Amino acid sequence: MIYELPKLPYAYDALEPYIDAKTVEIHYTKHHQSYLHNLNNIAKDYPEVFLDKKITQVLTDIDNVPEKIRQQVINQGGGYANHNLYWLILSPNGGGKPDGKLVEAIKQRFETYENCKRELEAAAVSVFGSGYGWLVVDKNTKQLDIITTKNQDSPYSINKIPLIVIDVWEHAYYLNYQNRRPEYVAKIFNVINWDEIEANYEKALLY
Ligand code: MN3
Repeated sequence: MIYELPKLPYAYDALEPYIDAKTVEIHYTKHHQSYLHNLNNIAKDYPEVFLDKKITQVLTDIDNVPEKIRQQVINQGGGYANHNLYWLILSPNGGGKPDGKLVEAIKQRFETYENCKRELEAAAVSVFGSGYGWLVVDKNTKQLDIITTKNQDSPYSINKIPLIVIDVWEHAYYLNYQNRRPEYVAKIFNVINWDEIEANYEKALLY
């Protein structure tokens, strides 16, 4: 097994009432786990592609992945990597506002944190079907940006380093919010882990 399921850094019910325990449990033990399982199944036959490489590196170099498995790696590797980040940028001690260098970057790009939040929410809500809303850093310009991706496509594959991911696949919210995606997207900010996101930002600047 090349890749492993990162330990969930809190209990299933820790994000209540914003994300309910059953949703976290199924999302982590079934959805995330199955992307990992499928990825490892692909990876075992292609050690030259995967061995000693982080999945984010494989996704960054996606054009070098053999065409025969490329779409599967985008789907399963993306699913694995996107969820690895999702759990880390949430925390029962989250919420509030960003701090430090990240605030300066947000002000430069969006003028205010409120604008940034509003744009990120709108982007996540606007995804048609399954996908994600993201706050990213462009690898070359180091500029912040808000983007959406479809299915399990990864920002790493388009030269962006993700800071915040909002999973808007229905499995992320349907048990508690049913069709009310905008409500889920608004509430998730109560458990956003700004310490982790700031750390992601500082790392992204060093890429
Ligand atoms: Mn998901």
